[in-house]
Amino acid sequence: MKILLILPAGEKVRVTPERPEVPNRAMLRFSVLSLTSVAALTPQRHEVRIVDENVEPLDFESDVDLVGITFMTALAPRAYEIASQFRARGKFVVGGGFHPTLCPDEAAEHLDAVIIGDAEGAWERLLQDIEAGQPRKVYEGDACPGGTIRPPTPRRELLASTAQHYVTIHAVQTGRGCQHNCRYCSVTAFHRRSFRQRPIGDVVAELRAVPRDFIFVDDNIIRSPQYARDLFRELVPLRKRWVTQCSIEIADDPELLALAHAAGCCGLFIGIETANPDNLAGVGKQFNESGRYRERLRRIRSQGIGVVAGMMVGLDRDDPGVFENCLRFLQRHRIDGLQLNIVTPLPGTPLFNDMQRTGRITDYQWDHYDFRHVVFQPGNIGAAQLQEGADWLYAQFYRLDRVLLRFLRTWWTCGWLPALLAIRLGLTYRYDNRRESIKGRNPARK
Ligand code: B12
Repeated sequence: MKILLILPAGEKVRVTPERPEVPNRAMLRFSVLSLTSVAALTPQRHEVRIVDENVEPLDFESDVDLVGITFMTALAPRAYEIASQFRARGKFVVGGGFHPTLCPDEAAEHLDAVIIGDAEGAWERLLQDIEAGQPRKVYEGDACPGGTIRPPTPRRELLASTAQHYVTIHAVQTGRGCQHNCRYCSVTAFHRRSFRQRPIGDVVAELRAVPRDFIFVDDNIIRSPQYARDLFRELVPLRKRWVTQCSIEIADDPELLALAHAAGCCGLFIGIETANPDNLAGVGKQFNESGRYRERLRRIRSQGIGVVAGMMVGLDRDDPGVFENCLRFLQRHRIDGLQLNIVTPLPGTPLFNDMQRTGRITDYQWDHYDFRHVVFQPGNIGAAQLQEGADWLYAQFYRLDRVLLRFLRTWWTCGWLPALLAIRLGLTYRYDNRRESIKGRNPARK
């Protein structure tokens, strides 16, 4: 069969035949690991192609037999549009990833088949059933006895022709899932509160074949501190440089932190979320211990590891002062980069269920679930104020003078590599904000 695997893109960043230029935001493009992984599971007799709409236009007249689409919630409307176009042309369309897994009934209305959870096992069974002329509607990935996964090496060579548009196509996973149970997080919901690890030998063998710079797209690389310690020790002689995401608890283990640095870690994305302890308790993230942020962040940065903070605004204790407080917090704690998220109740999470039960969800248009739109009634602040304030905070943090000053500060206090990453990320976010004319207003100022 001829198989086309698709990563859809949102309207503002999509490359189309009418708009063929690729937006200059490579720093925010990496991975596509979902599809290179599915491609790797596909028996060799099939021909596989990958199209990422972020970097190339999709041709609905493509000569294909089977279309596979990966999508998170924010991309569901586009995924369904793509599915309907291909189905109208008689193609069989299957979907997988976070949204189909967490909303399988909805997905099944738009697709010929839905993969729930991991592709491993499910994808191979679907292909066999299609060849036998008897595909089912829903497939579930294999259970993982013993919490170990052994996925085949992703087929990254399928991205060769567009690789220049990504900061890296070398996304590597050491495992899937997270040990925590934060109420807003769909990783916990997707993996049903479990986590799985790859054998360290498999990871190291894969890493030998990737270039010096790459990214670990784990949900929390220290989900098992012992595993992380063993992995980092193995990485030291490979002399790699990488970034990843993990919980702030890495700061509490000096040996683990030093090993991460020695293994080549130069940047961490950390979900700090909020400085307010009541907000942390409200989302089940007390382990962040807001009273210890200063000391923990200082420890991480003094190892030469830059910190990109994930911050949330719109939590129930947030008032109109949250935006300037957050900006001050980020400056005082010398945060090197920011991913700002407006609280978003993702389907399948406890947060979504709570908000739905109490009638707080005001918008079910999934393309607004991109963490940049207000889709619920906030507790202590107006919805319009939340939108304006979030836009203001993003625009302020990525103001050109701040980006440049941060670059110097990061270089001085953390090292040249984190500084280089910080300025590239800063200029990319700034470009994105300007492209979308994001300015906002601080609702605490009259
Ligand atoms: C890298 C990444 C990104 C990258 C690239 C995304 C990409 N598609 O490649 C970038 C930076 C662009 C990104 C952006 C965003 N992301 Co993101 N991202 C991730 C991250 C960390 C890793 C993705 C990855 O490579 N996973 C590894 C692969 C192997 O796992 P997988 O996707 O689950 O795929 C397996 C199965 O699901 C299945 N499968 C998946 N797709 C398909 C398709 C078919 C046909 C089949 C058969 C099987 C199949 O097979 C795979 C192998 O078993 C995930 C977290 C995660 N754990 O996945 C978040 C995650 C997907 N992102 C998320 C979000 C919310 C966003 C943003 C909206 C907002 C934000 N603040 O981050 C933006 C906006 C994106 C947009 N509008 O386009 C959420 C999605 C939640 C949801 N329910 O929708 C996640 C889960 C993070 C989280 N903590 O909640 N992201």
